[in-house]
Amino acid sequence: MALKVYFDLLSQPSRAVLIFLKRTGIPHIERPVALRKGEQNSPEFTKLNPMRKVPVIVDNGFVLTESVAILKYLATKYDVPQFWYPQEILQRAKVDEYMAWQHTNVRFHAAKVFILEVLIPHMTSQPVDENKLTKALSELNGTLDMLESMFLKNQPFLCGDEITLADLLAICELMQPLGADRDILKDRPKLIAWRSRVQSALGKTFDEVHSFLYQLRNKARL
Ligand SMILES: N[C@@H](CCC(=O)N[C@@H](CS)C(=O)NCC(=O)O)C(=O)O
Repeated sequence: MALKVYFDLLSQPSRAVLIFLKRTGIPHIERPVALRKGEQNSPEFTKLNPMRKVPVIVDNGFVLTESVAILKYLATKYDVPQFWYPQEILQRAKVDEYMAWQHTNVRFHAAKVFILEVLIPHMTSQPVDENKLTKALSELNGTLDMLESMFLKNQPFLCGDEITLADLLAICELMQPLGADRDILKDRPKLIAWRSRVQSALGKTFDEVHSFLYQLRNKARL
């Protein structure tokens, strides 16, 4: 039975998993879960993931949550190009290092900007809290400095010469503030060049999976 993936296109880790499945050609059945409609709280979904979060995969009855665990599982189980999650121990350790770091850094800070600028105003019909946003942007800036100096350095991709799971997770998180038409990389030429390389490596799948976010951005421009 083909692997099932539960996702929402507005969820950054969901997009990373979906792009990986599509880009590597792993056969899968898509099961969208509309978070804005609360579908993550349905009894069927809660049975799969009591944490009520996407993404989730079900592979031949095996249920797995957490994007990092899912991506590592897929890259290890399926016959996909080695560069995604290198077997060489030092290279793999660097990818693991990024994936451990990102939860409380890139993901946390970029998501906060999106929450303040898009989600909260949408849910409460209140204007953006500018003080909180300024603080969140400054914290995100510190994280982007780290991303450049600790990971990217002068390499083409975050962990070396080729794209890995780290780049995939990172780009999906860094795209999120675009929902308010905010390009958080706009003053950072090195990260802009990196983003272009990652987008080219991901091909048209990248734009397909980000289509909903682009719709939000276009609305924000009106
Ligand atoms: N650590 C988890 C995070 C998953 C997560 O936070 N998912 C969010 C969307 S990005 C979600 O499903 N939220 C629904 C909710 O909290 O009700 C992962 O990497 O998969």
